[in-house]
Amino acid sequence: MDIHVLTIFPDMFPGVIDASIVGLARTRGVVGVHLHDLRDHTNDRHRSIDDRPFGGGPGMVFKPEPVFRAVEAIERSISSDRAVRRVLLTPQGERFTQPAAERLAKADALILICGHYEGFDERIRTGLKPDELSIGDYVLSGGEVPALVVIDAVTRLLPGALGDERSAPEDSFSRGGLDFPHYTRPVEFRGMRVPDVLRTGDHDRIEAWREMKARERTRARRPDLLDSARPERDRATATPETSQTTNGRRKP
Ligand code: 9D3
Repeated sequence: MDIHVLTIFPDMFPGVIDASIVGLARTRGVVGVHLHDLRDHTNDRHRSIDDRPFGGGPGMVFKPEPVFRAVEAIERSISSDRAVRRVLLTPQGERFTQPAAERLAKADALILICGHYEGFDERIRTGLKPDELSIGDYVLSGGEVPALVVIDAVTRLLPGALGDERSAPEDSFSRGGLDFPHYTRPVEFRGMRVPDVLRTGDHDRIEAWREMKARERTRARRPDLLDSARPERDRATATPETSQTTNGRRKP
């Protein structure tokens, strides 16, 4: 897969994309991450990417021309037989969940368009018809960190990205619940002991214990993930929680 990122802050990406699974996947040729500076697609002397909003008001709006020119240039560089998805990172987008990552991972190429603390001219939406994604309900200063989240979540799903091909499907959000508790040596640390069951070597008992602990933890912290009546594709999409739980974290 090739992931193209359109941004006014390309310097925010190295470091994250060089490290860990994404870094290794790039080294192995599983994914290519290509950074495009939006300012390189401007025409004016000042390399303007934004302008004042029609109708007045504070803030600035991302101009359509540089974004269209950049997306068209990127798409000319991609062979026409490849499945390309345009993705706009915006607080108004659909929530980016594990099923959304799985859908994006099927594409041959992604174009991630990052905005900033200002809006996009609406014609970027209506003209380019991108998927619109938000990573959650908190205010960030731009779409760059969300783009890194998408790059990370999608890359680790690509064949060959993980050393161990077993790992991705067994992850908590793919299984539909939270992880069980993990322990390593020492057996006792500051008075806290590793549960005896984990040292019995009885793999059936260990598996049963882990399932119980995972379910307990999911029930306490994320009961929304336990509703097995919901379709698989919706399972990572939380609905507001109303029921009281055992640990008192949630209000009724
Ligand atoms: C003026 C404040 N906001 C009005 C409700 C608009 C606004 C625009 C752009 C707020 C933040 C941003 C910058 N954020 C993103 O571009 C962004 C984002 C986010 O802030 N939270 C979660 N996901 C995303 S994806 C892109």
